[in-house]
Amino acid sequence: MRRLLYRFPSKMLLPPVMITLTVFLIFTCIGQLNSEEVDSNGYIAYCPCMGRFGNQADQFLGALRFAASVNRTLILPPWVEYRRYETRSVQVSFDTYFKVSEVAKFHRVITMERFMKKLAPTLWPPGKRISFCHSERTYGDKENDCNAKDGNPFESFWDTFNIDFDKSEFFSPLYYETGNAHEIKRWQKRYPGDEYPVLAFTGPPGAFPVQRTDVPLQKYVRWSDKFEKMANDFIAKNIKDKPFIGIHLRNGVDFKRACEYMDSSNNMFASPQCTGYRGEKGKATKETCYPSDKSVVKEVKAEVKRLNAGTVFVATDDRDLIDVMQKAMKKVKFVKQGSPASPHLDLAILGKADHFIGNCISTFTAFAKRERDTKGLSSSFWAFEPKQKKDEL
Ligand SMILES: Nc1nc2c(ncn2[C@@H]2O[C@H](COP(=O)(O)OP(=O)(O)O)[C@@H](O)[C@H]2O)c(=O)[nH]1
Ligand SMILES: [Mg+2]
Repeated sequence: MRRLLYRFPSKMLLPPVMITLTVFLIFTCIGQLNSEEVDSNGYIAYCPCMGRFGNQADQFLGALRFAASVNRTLILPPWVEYRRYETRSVQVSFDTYFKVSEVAKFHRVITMERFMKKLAPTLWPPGKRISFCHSERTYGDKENDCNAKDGNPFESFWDTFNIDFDKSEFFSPLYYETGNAHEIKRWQKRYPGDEYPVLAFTGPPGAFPVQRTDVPLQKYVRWSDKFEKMANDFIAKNIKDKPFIGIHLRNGVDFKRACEYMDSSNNMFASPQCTGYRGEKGKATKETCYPSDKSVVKEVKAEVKRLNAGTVFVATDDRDLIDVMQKAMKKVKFVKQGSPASPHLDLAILGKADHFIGNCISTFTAFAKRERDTKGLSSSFWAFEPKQKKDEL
């Protein structure tokens, strides 16, 4: 058999000049990959210090809008997670779950890891680190201070990057009113980029719940390749009978308690996602917040019938209700992740279902609902009857 053996003829050997040039080019490219251009308009950093993932995601959209409005690069903070039996929060890089390149399609961003490694040593070195808060945070022991590192997750968040603050700055009476051009001008005038390269906020510079105008920014939040693949693999392996419905049961004890307050106020947490921001789409009730097992079964049954669904994917923080649902729908397959279920994988799968039923009050549901909206997929909420629009009557 003929062996394939390639050899460069000697006359094709690269002359020394070309070799030098190639080496030079390689080094220049590597150098450029490693260097980071400085944004002279400055940066925004913040601790996603309020609530768990759903809350953080709501406020992320507001922070992204705020950074774009004041024309500063947003430093993408890691997600703050709480693990059972651990007293300090755990920080998970932004890009573990989401693609930085997609967020960058809307506005200039940099991950906090990269910023701290590449830019902080010269642009924001120790000794020049100011924490920004609206007014004095009385939680800690220093007076007239943001006390940015007092309590959990405040301390562990900044500690992740060995950040200590040298000074506090109260930005009152300014506020994160991105819809107000005058207010934005005031931010820029009071804190110019050359004097204040980094505005490091003790909490998110974004509203909770997410403002109506910021909801569409969800389209820049796209799952990382890893989570996209995990969701597709899960579906390929476990959800063979389609179409499939995804449901979110937020029935843990914390929600049960929170829902007790629904009587007095019909507006709670993420409720504008079903009621509308002015209550124009309908009313949320205690039952919307904590639906009975009976109404869950009834609604799943109705949607299964309507879509002729073969599978129901269940995401829950507590009771999955699979036993009762299975009894009522013998031919349908009910699936869920093994324990412990990754919240992010649950969300990535819910984002792909043919229909989704979620909890209107939950910001965890809200994440899936917003993502589905960007893809034109349908969603509904437990025990919530949307008001018919006038023009539909
Ligand atoms: N795996 C998983 N975790 C959930 C689910 N629902 C809630 N959780 C957990 O409970 C947390 C609820 O807090 P948050 O995300 O702020 O949403 P909210 O409290 O429902 O508005 C989530 O971040 C998850 O850690 C679920 O369906 N699946
Ligand atoms: Mg919560």
